[in-house]
This record gives sequence, structure tokens and C-alpha cells, in this order.
Amino acid sequence: MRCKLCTTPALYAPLRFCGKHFLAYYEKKVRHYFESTHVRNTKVLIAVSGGKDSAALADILVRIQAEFGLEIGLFTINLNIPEYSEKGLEKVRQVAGHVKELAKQEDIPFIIEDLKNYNRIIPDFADNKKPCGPCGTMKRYLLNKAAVEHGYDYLATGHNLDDEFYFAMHNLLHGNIGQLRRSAKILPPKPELKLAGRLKPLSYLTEKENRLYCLLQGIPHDADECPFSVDNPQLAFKEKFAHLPRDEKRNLLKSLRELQQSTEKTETGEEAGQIHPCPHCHYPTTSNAECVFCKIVAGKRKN
Ligand code: Q46
Ligand code: ZN
Ligand code: ZN
Repeated sequence: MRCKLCTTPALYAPLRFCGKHFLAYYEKKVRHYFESTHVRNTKVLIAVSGGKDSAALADILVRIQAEFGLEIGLFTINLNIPEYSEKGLEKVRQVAGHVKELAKQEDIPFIIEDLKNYNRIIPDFADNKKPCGPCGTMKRYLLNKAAVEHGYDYLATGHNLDDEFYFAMHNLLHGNIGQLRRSAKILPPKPELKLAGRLKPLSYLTEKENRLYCLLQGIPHDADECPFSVDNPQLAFKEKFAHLPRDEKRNLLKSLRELQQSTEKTETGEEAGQIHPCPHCHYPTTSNAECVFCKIVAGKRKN
């Protein structure tokens, strides 16, 4: 099979592209994200885990940063999961090295947060149940906190089309309308609430496409899964829908986002009323009392 744009053999069958045209397609998608969201001349903190998605994100944002006036920094969290976190951190350091070399810029900030600073590490939550609940809460909280404290307007994550498709379907099937709203491709910063904006520049690119991008660009990344991800319902779901064409996944997401935009006014009003500062740490929460992060750190919530 030949590439649909030249005579070179295609190496990515779903879109029939050779390596060169796949890279051009990938970059075009990410550039389109910034053009359509009008995000320019701003500070963006990139959440990097060492995995393929965030490694690809860091690389592509460096390549387009001058064009869109982005000032980028890298951020990671040491979850202290034996072996997995050490290997992951090593990969994140390699990604940071790759990014600095690519940007020809040694002074790109690289921030590492450690859960030990909060006296709670992920294996503490692994007694009976899976620690993914508190892990997700702590990661979301610390990502936002790092962006706010270090003066970044936005936080960019490597969520891909398969992640977004899973979240959309999961929330539709469970009637989680509030969560569905957060699937917007961009959430603006709300500094008065200590809430950094959210960017998901890879949300129309699949897992496979991010992996291929890393391989073609020689970006270091970790292929290992967290040991707690075994039996993860998200992985089982993704496998179940692996056969679904990428364009159908994309169409579902696009339709939802269009619906969301048409009701944006009402939602923003409702959402703003629901969020208030935690009385303890002053970061935003939808809870009436202290936020879930503060409860976890105080040992009031284990799982
Ligand atoms: S939530 Fe769960 Fe992940 Fe945290 S404990 Fe591991 S699998 S790392 S994306
Ligand atoms: Zn080609
Ligand atoms: Zn709090």
C-alpha cells in the first residue's frame, strides 16, 4: 500500500500516510488546535509522565511554540510507586533533555513535585482497593497548584482521542453531565478561583498516532503501565472499542463539543456558582467543606 500523497510505502494504514506525511499530518492537527482555540502568547505548563502521549505533547509544543507565542514549562509528580515511578522519572528527565535540546534552550523550567511532601504516597492507598481514586484526585490537584503557583495560564495534558472517547462514553452511560462538560477541548483560566486553564492539544489524535510520532521523532518514552492499572476498566473499554474507526470516535467527540458550545452560557454560569475555595488550602472545590485533596492528606479519606 502506498502513501495517499506520494509514492512511498504507507507506514500508517488507517490514514495511508508515509512517515513524512504522517508527521506533517500530526503537526497540522496540533496547529489547528491552537488556531481554533485562539490560544496564543501565553504560559503553558506541560504535564509529563514519561509515557508516549505526554512525551509527544512536549515535543510538538516545542516545535510550534514560537509560532503561537507559547512559553512552556514541564511538570511531573513522583507518585512513589516502587520501580514504576523511578523508571517513569528517569524517562521524564530524558524527555526534558530532549525538549531542551530541540528548543536549543537550557532554561525551560522543569518542576518535580513529590507526594512525600504531603505525607501520602500512592502505595498507602493500595490496602484493599485500587489506589486510582486518590491518585487521580492528588494528580489533578497538584497539577493545578503547580500551574497557579508558578504563574502559568494553562496546563496542557496528553489526553488522546481514545481517552476522550472513553470519558465521553463513560459519562454518557452513567449520566454524569457535570463531568461531560469538562470534556471541552479547552477550559479557560479562572485566576480568581485559583484555577489554571486546561488544554488538550492531542485530543483528536489516537494512542497509536502518539506512539508512532514518538518513534518517528526519536522521543524517549516509557512503554510500561502502572502496576495498579491491571484490570483497569478503562483499558478493558478501550480494547472493546479498538476496532471502531478513529473517525467515528472523533465524530462522537466533535458532536458532544458542538452541543456543549451551544449551551456554553448556561453551563458557565452554573459551574461558576458550584466552585468555591476550600476553607483549608484555598484551591477550588465543588464540595461545601474542605476539598478532597485536603481530606486525603489529613487521612480523612483513604479510598
Ligand atoms: S491512577 Fe491508578 Fe494511574 Fe495512579 S495508581 Fe497507577 S493506574 S498512575 S493513570
Ligand atoms: Zn507520503
Ligand atoms: Zn483543600
